[in-house]
Amino acid sequence: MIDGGVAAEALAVLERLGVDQGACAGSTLVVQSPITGETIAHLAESDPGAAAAAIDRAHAAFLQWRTVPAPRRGELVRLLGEELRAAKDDLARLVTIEAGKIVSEGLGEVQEMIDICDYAVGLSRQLFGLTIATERSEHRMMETWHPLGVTGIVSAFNFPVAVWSWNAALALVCGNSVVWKPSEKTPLTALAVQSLFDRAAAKFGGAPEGLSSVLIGGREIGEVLVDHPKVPLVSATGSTTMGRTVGPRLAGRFARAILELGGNNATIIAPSADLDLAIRGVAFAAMGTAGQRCTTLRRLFVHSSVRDRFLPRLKAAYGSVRVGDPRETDTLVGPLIDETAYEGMQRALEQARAQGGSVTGGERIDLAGGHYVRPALVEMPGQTDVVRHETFAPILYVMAYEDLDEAIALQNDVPQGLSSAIFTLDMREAERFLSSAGSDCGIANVNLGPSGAEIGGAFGGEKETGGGREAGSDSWKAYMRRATNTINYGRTLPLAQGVSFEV
Ligand code: UN1
Repeated sequence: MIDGGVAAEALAVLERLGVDQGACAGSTLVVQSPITGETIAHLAESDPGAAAAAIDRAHAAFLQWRTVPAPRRGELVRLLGEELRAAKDDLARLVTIEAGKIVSEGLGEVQEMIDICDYAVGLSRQLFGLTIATERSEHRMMETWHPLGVTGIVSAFNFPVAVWSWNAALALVCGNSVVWKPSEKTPLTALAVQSLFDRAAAKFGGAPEGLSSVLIGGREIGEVLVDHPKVPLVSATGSTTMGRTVGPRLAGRFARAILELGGNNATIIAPSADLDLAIRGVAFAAMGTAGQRCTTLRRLFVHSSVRDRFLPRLKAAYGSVRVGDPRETDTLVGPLIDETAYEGMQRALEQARAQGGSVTGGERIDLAGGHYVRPALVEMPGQTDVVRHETFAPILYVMAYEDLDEAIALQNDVPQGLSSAIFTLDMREAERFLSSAGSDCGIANVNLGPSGAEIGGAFGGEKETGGGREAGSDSWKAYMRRATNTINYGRTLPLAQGVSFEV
């Protein structure tokens, strides 16, 4: 039995986080907690006119912000990181209430925000270009990275705040303004983050009005962001279906897209795998976040020589994991986000059975109004249609393999290309997996699962995952425009390629 009172707690947390209670007394958008299904707020949605006005304000803010020295822009992000540290417990709690994440994952999500802020502060003293050898004497050639403009951010319910921060922290130090359309399922955490941003901006002093704003609403508000001529970049996280609409619309007006779409991530358990590590790695990656990460492990290829030692242990782990109220510290699997997610899971399990699968788990656990399920382990005779499709729920399809090249080919034979992993102690196998003939994903790991990436690396994937990269490495370049500059400090005008043009 789960206690009610989620709405009351949400309101108390929102108040501590400085969210204007008036904003939570709107009308049309009903926000429910997946913990109990209780309604926790009714919000007013932005209309398209208001959304366009916010974008115009963000553009005006950008024109000022781009002239502020980058390390000074970093100071604002440093202050945001401080606010996030101070509010970590409250914001994490709100993530738990609104997205249903377990306590440790809610805290981890806010930690990921703090980490990217730290990263962006350091980056604000870099943002470096190259000096390049020129073929002309008394010339110098270099590249300069300049702020780009308003950065639109569209985020999903499953990482309701961290995805904003990967984009916003980089965009802000790069000299851009940001306009955020969070998922309609998780608008409260977005309002809370905006409130923390406003606190940081007040301490900073002199940040232009409209530098960061939130648009509450559904698809039509997202479309304003995607179609507005003053938004040169939209970073969108969500389904491949969403990406298929957003990508071409942005391309149609030559705006940039960072797309982070579906994943159908696999792991290979090789004959030499350390099975203790593999069990833990697979359990977290497949069942963590109730299977609702884009990096969630969905396909497992187990070498036939270890299958009998590995599978019974994995089944035991599946049977013992505690599913329930995500606020309780011994819960490892919280609720699915909503009824649609539950139905999608049940449909996929039916299809798996029809395609020869043998299902363990997957049944509903009846708890006060939430959609709780036991994670499902499905032994499949092969990689059938349902396995090649991403179902955003805790379903792990298990298949046997004999030969590593065959397993790599199967792992790559899906439309998505986000994350992947192999458990092996054989160095040749590990290197083969990481090589150009190995995993075709944006993320490939050895001896750890495919989920739970750190912010220091570039995050994103290939094929239907959309090709975008966020967070670390050189992802910041997508938020800036590059200028190549050639300077002639001589008294003659030699032309490139030896061209002669005497007038
Ligand atoms: C997502 O699910 O959209 O690597 C992002 C991970 C997290 C981010 C997931 N750091 O699983």
